[in-house]
Amino acid sequence: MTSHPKVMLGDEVRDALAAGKPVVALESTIISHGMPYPRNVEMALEVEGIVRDGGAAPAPIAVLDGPPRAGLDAAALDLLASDPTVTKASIRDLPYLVATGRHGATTVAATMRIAALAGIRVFVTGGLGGVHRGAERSMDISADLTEMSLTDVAIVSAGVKSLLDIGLTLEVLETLGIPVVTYRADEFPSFYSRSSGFASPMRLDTAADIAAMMHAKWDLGLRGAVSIANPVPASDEIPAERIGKVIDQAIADAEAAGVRGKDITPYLLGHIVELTDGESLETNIALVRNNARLGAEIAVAYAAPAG
Ligand code: PSU
Ligand code: MN
Repeated sequence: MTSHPKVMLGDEVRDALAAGKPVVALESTIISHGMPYPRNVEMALEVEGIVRDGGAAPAPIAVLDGPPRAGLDAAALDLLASDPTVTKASIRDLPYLVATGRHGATTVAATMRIAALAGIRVFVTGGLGGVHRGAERSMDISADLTEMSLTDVAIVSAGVKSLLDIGLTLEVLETLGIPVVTYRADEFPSFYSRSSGFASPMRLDTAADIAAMMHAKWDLGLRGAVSIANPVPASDEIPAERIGKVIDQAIADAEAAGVRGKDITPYLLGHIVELTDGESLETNIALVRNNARLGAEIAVAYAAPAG
């Protein structure tokens, strides 16, 4: 597959794509607006290593000085992790950032699109955006969902946080025709916890089966993502009841502080870290590691000749 000429590829990513080797795209909002410095950059480098150990080339994605990029060097990662001029970049922000030569840390939606433009089919993140609680009044529904209906990428996440309305998010994913598969579990996970109270629409137990489902979807000409939910390891989870109370508190504090729109998710993530004295950060890092391992395995299986 050829890469779009406007996407700047790092050397490792370019070589892997040219050779038809597995590549895994990595999101950057989680670095810039999901975790504090310097844990964020340490996590980003560690995740790249996990992907390499799994036999794939890591492709962290962001907008830097204008062009969308797939593959970032250590200096670029450090800038993303620490520079306050790096804004959160979803799909609607891309034209502005590219035209004005700015920096953006890409959300799931923007990362997916840039990955697809580069010719990358597998993408690893922490949590998906979705339908916010109270969306019937706020209309706050992440562009992650609409983008998943448009762009042919498999996304490995730890599910959807209960700061969103998980039930409504699953409904919208169904409406948009996006298969939601949980890896080795029957229940859809809620990021910090293995449980959510919602059954997973589908379950698969091997990377090979997931790769086969990606081929099946796109071979039929069905456009859009395959969403793979990978529950946080039991040893790292925060029980749903305990984190639920923290999330309720964080949402109440956000309302009291008047936080709205694109600032809501980063505010809540940062506040949950504070309210849990950093415990949620450790869980977040553990689930990203776990997702990177599975993402590499899926990319390797997807790149393998059909057996
Ligand atoms: N949920 C998480 N962690 C995150 C995000 C969501 O558990 O880091 C980030 C992702 O980048 C996601 C974005 O794509 O927030 C969604 O933001 P919004 O709701 O503004 O579209
Ligand atoms: Mn929003």
